[in-house]
Amino acid sequence: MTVESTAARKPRRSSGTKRAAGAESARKTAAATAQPHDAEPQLVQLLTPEGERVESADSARFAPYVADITTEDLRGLYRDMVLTRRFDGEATALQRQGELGLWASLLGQEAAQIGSGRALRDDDYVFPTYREHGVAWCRGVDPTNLLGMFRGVNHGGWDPNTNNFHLYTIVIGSQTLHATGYAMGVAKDGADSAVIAYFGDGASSQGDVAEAFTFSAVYNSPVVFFCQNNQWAISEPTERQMRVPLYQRAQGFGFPGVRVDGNDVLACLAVTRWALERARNGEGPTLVEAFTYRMGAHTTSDDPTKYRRDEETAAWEAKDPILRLKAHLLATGGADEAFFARLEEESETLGKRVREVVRAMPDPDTMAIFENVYADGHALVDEERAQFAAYLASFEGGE
Ligand SMILES: Cc1ncc(C[n+]2csc(CCOP(=O)(O)OP(=O)(O)O)c2C)c(N)n1
Repeated sequence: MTVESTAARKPRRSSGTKRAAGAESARKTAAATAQPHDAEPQLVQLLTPEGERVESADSARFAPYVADITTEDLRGLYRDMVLTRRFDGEATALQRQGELGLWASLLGQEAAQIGSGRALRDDDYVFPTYREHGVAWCRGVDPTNLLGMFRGVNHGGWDPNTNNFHLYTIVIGSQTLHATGYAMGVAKDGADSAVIAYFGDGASSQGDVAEAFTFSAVYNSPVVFFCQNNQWAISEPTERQMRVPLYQRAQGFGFPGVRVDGNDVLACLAVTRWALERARNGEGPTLVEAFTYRMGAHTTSDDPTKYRRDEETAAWEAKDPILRLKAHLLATGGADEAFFARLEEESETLGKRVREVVRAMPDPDTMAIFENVYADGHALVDEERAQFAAYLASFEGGE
């Protein structure tokens, strides 16, 4: 299916009423052709919201990528999602209690992140945004390390090269360029690892993302562009950002795009494995659009009730990624009540640890602001450091 507006096909001359009429007609065409959020023609799904295994025509070619998944693996994916949701919820609570300055919750996006995160190899490299707490978990970054920046006690919180997980990036879309450059380097090194860049539907409107798509296509770079289309860019809905389904954009750049049910952990795992394999085989970039929903606020500074309807959120609640895997595990005898009870206990322990560690985080050394500005030092930074030290010293002995 192509949702192609008349406005997109016919170049229009600028000026006056013609332009205004054109904009209006384009708006009407877009409104008329806009697809309902959950009724797209291509959607790779392996697990329905009711927890049933399915293989539609769109999904069948990806199923072999999870053919090796055991019941134990499924329990592992479930555990990952539950623990991620737990520490994410704890972080939201800590912000409400004044322990963090801000938090960007991943609520609702656990399957997209755990499915894609568990598809990665240790030597692959990840470029996240600021919401990839589930991917960080898969990379082995301790959850408490994610909270330092949000508490304002450090500028990052982990060494990117320890887990091949780059620092959180808040300049929207810029990390897709970093990932592309890194992937170009991987290809030059002749390595068979891959790179994955996470970004949102809103980021896809950024020029940086278009540039990343262009460069990676032309250089055939081993990169997977993993877009979590959570339907909202703060208060901006997707229909204000695009007129064709997001995954179809890849075609114009010369590489494949796939839309996957972002609330289906199994489908996300399968599609990401497929895309990573393409990258490793020298087949170049892939765009994966994980169709999901941001169940919470954009960040703790946002109030989504001002711009979106409760019915919409309720409809997505029924597609919850964790509940559908639980339903599947229960229906197939893959897990019993004792498993869920043990996991509940583990969640509590994690929540407690996160609270304790965050509250005990020491305030940073004031002079630390001058560290890590340049790899090898810089005369200007040295001068500023000295000036600031003298300024602080001027208070010594004062009241
Ligand atoms: C270059 C840039 N422009 C604007 C912002 C402000 N901003 C922060 S988050 C955001 C929306 C991002 O939406 P999306 O890419 O869909 O990701 P989501 O937050 O939904 O995960 C904007 C505009 C920014 N951080 N960087």
